[in-house]
Amino acid sequence: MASRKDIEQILTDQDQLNKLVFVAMKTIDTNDSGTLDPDELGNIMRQVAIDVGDTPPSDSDIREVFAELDKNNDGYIDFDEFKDLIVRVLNNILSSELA
Ligand SMILES: [Ca+2]
Repeated sequence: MASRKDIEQILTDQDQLNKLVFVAMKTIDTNDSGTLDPDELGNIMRQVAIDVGDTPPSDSDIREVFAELDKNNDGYIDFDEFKDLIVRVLNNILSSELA
């Protein structure tokens, strides 16, 4: 787990942030299309839930998250859309650590 300082550093350094997003995306993008489809997003959401001991998301949960992330509504999550998600997750980690 990255420390608070690491996360702050990543959020202020576009090169590091892009690298992180690229690596994370490549891990999830199992068919190597350069974008994420609903199945790929669903797989990672279920995996993360299992890893943290949470209830796995339902299909409608996944559809909801996907629709929210797919800003241009083309049915895929592209690099910029995925980057928005990562930035949000990192900011959430920072703000929950403050609480
Ligand atoms: Ca899209």
